[in-house]
Amino acid sequence: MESLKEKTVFITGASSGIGKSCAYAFGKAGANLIISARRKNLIDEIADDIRKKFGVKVYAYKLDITKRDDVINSIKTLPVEFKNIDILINNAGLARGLSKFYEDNPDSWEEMIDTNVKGLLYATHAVLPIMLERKSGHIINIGSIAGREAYPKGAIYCATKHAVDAITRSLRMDTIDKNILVSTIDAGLVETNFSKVRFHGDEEKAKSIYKGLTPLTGDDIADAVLYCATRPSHVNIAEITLLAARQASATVVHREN
Ligand code: 8X3
Repeated sequence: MESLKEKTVFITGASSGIGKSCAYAFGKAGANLIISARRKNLIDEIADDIRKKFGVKVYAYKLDITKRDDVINSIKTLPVEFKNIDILINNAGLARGLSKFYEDNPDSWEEMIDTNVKGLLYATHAVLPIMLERKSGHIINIGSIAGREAYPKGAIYCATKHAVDAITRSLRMDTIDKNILVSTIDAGLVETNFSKVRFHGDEEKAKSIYKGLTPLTGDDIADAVLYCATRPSHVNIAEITLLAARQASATVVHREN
């Protein structure tokens, strides 16, 4: 296992869920962290706690990943001790709505495409020059089972995650001679705020998604991300797909009772 000590890891969308779990997992493993999210108070708390618990350096800042200029400027103006980003974890993303295409609200399309696709591209494009210059780096995208299969009422969310899959594959080819690895971690049912956000805060509807099974947790995904980031230098993890134990595919789920 490669050590993460003295490495700098940038995690987007780190205020909750998978991003927050990744921050703790990488902090515990000794990496210095850059964490960003729209909710500054939450990432400040997380940063303080990680510094105290693991004694690593953490730089937390407010960032809306959909604002291209903000993404670019924030990377250009990183404090000097955080400038050499070794690993980028493109985690910021969301689903909004679960409706038949013809009943769907186009506002939610914009939100998902802007965050899941364009936001990921902005962060990746802003960080890549640093990795190219240093001839070293690893980009880990948080994809989804929705990037491997389409399912009913999920046209746009599935499209954005298929885009993440395509971007991951192409970029891996583009950087193969630059000592920069590109991976995707594709999960199924993970219980975070994901479904609450998808259903505009409806707790009951959100809970029903995980009914009758034990879903994955953010920590399960962070564990896979950490595995991916710590392989010996001759190993290239292209993708990892994780499903809940009673989940066979995006749509085939065995629920008890
Ligand atoms: C989340 C997995 O199946 O809800 O990316 O789309 S799913």
